[in-house]
Order: sequence, then structure tokens, then C-alpha cells
Amino acid sequence: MKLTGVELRTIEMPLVAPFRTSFGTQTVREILLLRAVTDDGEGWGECAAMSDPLYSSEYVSASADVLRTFLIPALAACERLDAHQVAPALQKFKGHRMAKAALEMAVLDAELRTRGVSFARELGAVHDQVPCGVSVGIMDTVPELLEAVGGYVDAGYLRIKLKIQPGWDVEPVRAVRERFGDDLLLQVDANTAYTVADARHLARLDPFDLLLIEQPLDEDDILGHAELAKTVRTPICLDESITSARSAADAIALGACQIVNVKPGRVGGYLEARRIHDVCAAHGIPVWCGGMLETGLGRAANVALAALPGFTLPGDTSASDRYYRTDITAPFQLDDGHLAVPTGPGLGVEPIPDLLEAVTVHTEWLPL
Ligand code: SMG
Ligand code: MG
Repeated sequence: MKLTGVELRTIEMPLVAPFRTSFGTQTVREILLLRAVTDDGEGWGECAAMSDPLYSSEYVSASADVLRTFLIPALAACERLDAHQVAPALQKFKGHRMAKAALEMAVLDAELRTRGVSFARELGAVHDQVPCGVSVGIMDTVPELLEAVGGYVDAGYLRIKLKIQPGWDVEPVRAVRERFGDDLLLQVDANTAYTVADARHLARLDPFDLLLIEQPLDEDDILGHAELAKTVRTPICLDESITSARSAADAIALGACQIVNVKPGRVGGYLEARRIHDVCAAHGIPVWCGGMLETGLGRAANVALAALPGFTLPGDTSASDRYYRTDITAPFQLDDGHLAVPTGPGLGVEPIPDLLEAVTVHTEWLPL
């Protein structure tokens, strides 16, 4: 397969409701999409970066720039390109994992469509549907939160994740646990909002029997998480800190996490995400698939990944209507708390041209 060019496309998708985390509020999701054009066919990639460098150092316009200036040109040298060559070809460029992941995803999709193989099959999926959780933002009041959680429970979501920050942690968790009972699978995500000095405060979450507390401390603070794990009984799960299979192995060895959130964008692609799955499985560490408010394209690939055997906890792989009134692909719909794993070649879904056009704010063709 020879890459002939890549189209970069920026879209803006309004969210059905504002989504507030410890680092900010999203009302519109700006997303960079890639269309890889090869002599054999095309493939789609979706970049996980957000508009601002608040979740991690990456952001949409920086991802577009590094793709345009360095990453896409670096693939010109590959005469017989396949997805496994993408990461090695880009390795000399530091960081920018979300941009690299998007490019690898587009090449992998093109390759798999040509071969007639689905993402799920290629990655090693063992399920044809995956159990779904939902991530619930910070609200102004506890009654508002209870109403939002109630709506998701009624819709069939099998696990609730509450976004927390200092001042919005023990009381909302207590209220949700009291209202929805002990059987509700419940977890929290701090997006790095605490320090190790908050260990005793975070231990106040222990009585609520949470599945996990996700990324309480700074992404660099691996030893802090290991220290925290000595005070807090709730299992610690890392998200932002895990950027590769190696960093996952290190964090596990240091006792910094008992569970790992796998996000392909954060770790440089679906192939590295699978290696993290394998490392964690070898250590008996459960993993689950995170989310970055993806369109149907990224969701299709995430759902395929979440069908691997080590993904034993429900993911942030919610239905399309949790995010968008209109997705750019056929919508993913919840069926008894599950999403079906696509079976068609490649991602198994594609953008619907009119819907894609309607949300596009910029396109750029980069010939190789
Ligand atoms: O895609 O359902 C989703 C979002 C899940 O909470 C979610 N993602 O830290 O895990 C996380 C956040 C990162 C994005 S927040 C805008
Ligand atoms: Mg997280």
C-alpha cells in the first residue's frame, strides 16, 4: 500500500449538554479528522486532542501542525506502507501521541478495508458487544447531578463515573450512592485535581465502595499515586499518566495503579493500546476503555478495542446520543447497556457525507 496523501479536516460538533471537568467546561467538541488516501483505498482517523491543552499538552491546532509539518511527510519514505510501520517511522519525533495515533488509525483503517478485516478481528476482540458506562460532569448542585445520573441509569448504562474536584467529591458521591443504592457500579475521575497532601481527604471516599478513583494526582506523579495507595483503600486507576506500554509496566511495578484506563489517542495508537492491554493482563491488572468524546469513527475503534479479553470493566464508550444530537456516522445505540462491536471491514462505519459537511469548518489536502 502506498500513501498518496492525507486530508486533514476540522469539525465542530455541539454537545447535547455542557460537560464540566476539573479542568474546564466543553460545550462544542472541535475534532481533527484524517482521511488517508492510498493506492488501494481510503481510511479514517480521529485525533483525540481537544481545543485547548488542558487534559494533556496536546491540542487540535498543534496536532494539525505536527501532522502537516513532520508526521505525514515522514511516511513518504515508506514504499510499502502498513499500519505496523507507522509508529516506528514517527518515533524520532517526540510526544504528539494523539496526532500519531490518528495517523496510524487512518492507515490501519485503509489497510483493513483493503484486506476485508475488521478492527475488532485485527486487534483480537473476543466479544460481539461491550458493556457501557457513562461519564457524568460536575454540576452546579447535587439535585441536578441526581437527575442526570437517574437519566443515565434509566437509559441502561451499567456504570456511572462522576467527575470530581476539590469541593465536589464526598458529598456528590454520598448522594448518588444513597439515591441509587449499593448495587450501582460507581467510580470517580479527578483529572489530576488533587495532590498527595489530600490523601486523608480522598480516603473519605472509601466507605462508598467505588470501583476506582481515576487519576487523582498530576500525570507525572507516579510515586505520589503509589504513596496515596497506602492511605486510600479505593483502587487507583491511572489515565493521563499512562502514555505507553512501558509507562504502564512502570506504574504497575511501582504500585501506582491497580487498574488502567486505556485511551488509544493518549498512548500513540490502537497497536500500543493493545500492548498496554497485554502488559496489564500479564500483571492481572484490569483495564477499561476511556473516551475523548469521540465521533462514531473513534467510537467504532474504541468499541472494537474494548472487546478484547482484558477489558473487564465497562468503558466510557457511551452511545452517540450521550454526546451529540447528530453524529457523523450511523449512531451507536445502547442495547441493554451494551454497544455492538462493528463487524465490517476496517472501522465498519464511515462518515455520512452530508452530515460530515455540515460540521466541517476547515479542510486541507496534503499530497505526499
Ligand atoms: O468520551 O465519554 C467520553 C468522555 C469520558 O470522562 C471522559 N473523558 O479524563 O477520562 C477522562 C475524560 C477526558 C475528556 S474530558 C472533556
Ligand atoms: Mg480520565
